[in-house]
Amino acid sequence: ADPKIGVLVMSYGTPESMDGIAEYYTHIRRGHAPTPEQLAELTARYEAVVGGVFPLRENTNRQADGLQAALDAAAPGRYAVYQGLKHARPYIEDGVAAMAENGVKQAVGIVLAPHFSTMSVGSYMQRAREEAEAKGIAFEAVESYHLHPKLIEALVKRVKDAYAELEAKTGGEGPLKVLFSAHSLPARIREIGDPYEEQLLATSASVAEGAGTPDWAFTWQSAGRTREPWLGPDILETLKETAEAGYKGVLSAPIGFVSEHLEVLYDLDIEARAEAKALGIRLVRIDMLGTDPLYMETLADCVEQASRGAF
Ligand code: FEC
Repeated sequence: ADPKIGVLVMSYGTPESMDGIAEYYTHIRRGHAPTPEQLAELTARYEAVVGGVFPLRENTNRQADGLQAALDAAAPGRYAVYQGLKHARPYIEDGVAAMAENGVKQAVGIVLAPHFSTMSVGSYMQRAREEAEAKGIAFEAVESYHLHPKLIEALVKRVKDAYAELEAKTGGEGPLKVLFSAHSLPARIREIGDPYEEQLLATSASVAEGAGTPDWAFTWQSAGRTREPWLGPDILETLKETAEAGYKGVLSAPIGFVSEHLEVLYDLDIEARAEAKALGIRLVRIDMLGTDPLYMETLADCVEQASRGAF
């Protein structure tokens, strides 16, 4: 048996190719196939950004490698990283099975998303835990790390740099606002005391304070196309209100995401940018965390703390 502690790094997942979009979308919809219109609409969004490559896959691979390197530096030989994706192969269950095949007996799970919601990180962890129990692996979850000092430091630097770029572009023409954002969820999460919203506001406040940008707001993005109400306001509405209030530029800071993928490259870089242009205001987006060493150290530190507490 491998005496190492398994680290299951989980991320949303993305299709492997254009042909895989239908299967992926069906998985997201819990086994219900999308209508031809829904599929065509999603395919068009991928076509607009990916050019045959689905960036989230490569980004997740690099982050998993970066975490292995950070763990090796902190505790040589103690951890082995495995990948598990929510909606694509290798699925979360495949990652746990790979650990079991290697004889792993203890594992820590961590998601490449800093904020906890029962509907996001909670559901990743439930699947991982069930599979680990079935395979006789002791499992410990890192639930969130939205205020880890190194994560905040990395985000502060990004906001400062991009804010300076926005100032240069607008040439002191008028007031600027920082718009922090994250993936919307069905509004019913509020009724179950979900910490998602509170954690997102805490990250936003802490980053704004560190960056010295007191004029900020939090807004939602990428709401699903279902009949039930989703958390709002959406960034497109917020942009309109911000322009109407006389702002000349906004800094988009999607703190709920950690790499470039469809929800950043399409929803912000194409859709929100076009809206800002139509409204006559500038929009600059912060760089995503990717494999920033501070982010890799955040993840490694959380894994270390969870495993030292549990095993
Ligand atoms: O680049 C890519 O290929 C994937 C980008 C991607 C990320 C992502 C992250 C989150 N989602 C979250 C919640 C929901 C809920 C639904 C939902 C639906 C979609 C669809 C696509 C999609 N999501 Fe996603 N999400 C990404 C992509 N997401 C595509 C399907 C079409 C659409 O509605 O736009 C609604 C499911 C349903 O119908 O019941 C809910 C949350 C995150 C951030 C946390 C995380 O990364 O896990 C929350 C990246």
